[in-house]
Formats: sequence, C-alpha cells, structure tokens
Amino acid sequence: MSTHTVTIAIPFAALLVAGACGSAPEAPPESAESSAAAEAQTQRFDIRAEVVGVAPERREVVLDHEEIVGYMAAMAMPFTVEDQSLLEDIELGDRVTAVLAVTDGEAVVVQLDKVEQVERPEPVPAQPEGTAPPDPPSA
Ligand SMILES: [Cu+2]
Repeated sequence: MSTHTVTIAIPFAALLVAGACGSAPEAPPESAESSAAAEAQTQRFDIRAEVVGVAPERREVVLDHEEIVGYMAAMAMPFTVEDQSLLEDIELGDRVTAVLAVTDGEAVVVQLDKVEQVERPEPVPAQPEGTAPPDPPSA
C-alpha cells in the first residue's frame, strides 16, 4: 500500500481549482485611494459584456464578457449580482456594461446597465414600480 498517491493528488487538485476561471491575480499593491474602504479591500472593474443567461431567483447573470483588464481574460461565466433588481430589465442578448466589485476573491456585480437591447415588441414608458397600466379613457 502506498500513501504517495494521496500526497501527489492534492497539488494537482489545487491547480485545477486555480485554473477554473481564468487567472484571478492576488490584489495588486495598494494605491493611495484606500482611505474610503476601511474594511476589506474592494476592487472595482468595469465590464463590457453580452448577457447569455439570467437567473433572477439565484441573483445570477451569465455574461460573455470582454477582457477585464487586470482581472481576467474574456470568457462567458456566471456572476452573482448584488441585488435582484439589477436584473429586472435585463434580457438575453443585451449588451451591457457592468461594475464588478471584488472583495476577498468574491466577485459581485454591483451595477448593470444596458447599452443595447435586443428587439422588443414596444417601448415601455417609465412608470412607478408595481403600478398597473393606466386605464383607457372611458368614452
Ligand atoms: Cu471569468
């Protein structure tokens, strides 16, 4: 019997985990703008992407994103969104810009803005949330 198989397997598994989602480098050297964030350091990255999946119930959006300079290469991957409401107006195929906040390796989308939307049947006028469409004038 050999215990060597176990010791060999561990670093290999670690490699697989590290390579799972591009290369997420350790936090770069601190810059001068850290006074605002007293707690855990949060880095923010701007993303340009196409929406390829939306799962509001899991607060998840799958983005086919361009390279995130200083963070990861272009790829399609799921992101957790900070708030479900960010996904309210998001549909498959939308081109979006997003802001990714990364704290202790946890990446969360804190802003999601559509820059180009897929074709819609008709534009929806801005309305207070939860309000029913106005009744047609009765003649
Ligand atoms: Cu990625």
